[in-house]
Amino acid sequence: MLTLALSKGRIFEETAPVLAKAGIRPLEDPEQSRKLIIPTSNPEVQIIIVRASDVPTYVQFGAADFGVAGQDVLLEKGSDGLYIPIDLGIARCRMAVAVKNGFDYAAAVRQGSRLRVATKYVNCAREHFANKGVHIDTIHLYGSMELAPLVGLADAIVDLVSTGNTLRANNLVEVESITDISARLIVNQASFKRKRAQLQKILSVWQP
Ligand code: PRT
Ligand code: MG
Repeated sequence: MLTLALSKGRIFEETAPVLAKAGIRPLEDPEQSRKLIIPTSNPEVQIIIVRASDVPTYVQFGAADFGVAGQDVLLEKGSDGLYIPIDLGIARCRMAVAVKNGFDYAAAVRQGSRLRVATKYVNCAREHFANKGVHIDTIHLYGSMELAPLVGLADAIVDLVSTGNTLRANNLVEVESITDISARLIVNQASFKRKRAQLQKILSVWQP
């Protein structure tokens, strides 16, 4: 049996067509079902539904043999013990710095003032600003980062942007792009050795 860890929402939706290429069809829709273990049309493959940021944990510990995780999650949490053979090129976005429209970001950086940065990506934010020589205080949030500059919780946010609609709707502007993001296939290193043939069959159709 192979266990694949996926998160609901865009990762599941964008992985499903890729899985179909390997002849694997989930037998239930995680948006409809409350089940966390979903069998597939291949009796040798089951899908477990976990939080996006928990996918690497399940794969690292071998509770899942493989999974699909955003590069943002891997950059933030590290990828120790994971084998990352494929960039699936799905769930694309970028990690960026955004501020409230009218906030003079360039001046704040130039003056060396300490920026308050709200983000779910505390490690990525620290590294980005350290490389620029900018001092920041990070405020760790779990969601709705866009709100923070609007209510005076932070000067800037580090968040994911795809269409830019969320920033626009909240009167924020992107001032720096940090890195392009897409989803990666991640494989447990022990599984890759022990279940190589089974995994290769699936991975080979996923090679871009
Ligand atoms: O929701 P939960 O807390 O469980 O986890 P999650 O929010 O990390 O999961 P999910 O399903 O929302 O995202 C899973 C993965 O999709 C992320 O880890 C990214 O790798 C990838 N991805 C791609 C995105 C986006 N695009 C994206 N636009 N993840 C989030 N967003 C959010 C962004 O945070 C912002 O709030 O969408 C909003 C911006 O979108 P635009 O189109 O308005 O710019
Ligand atoms: Mg989300």
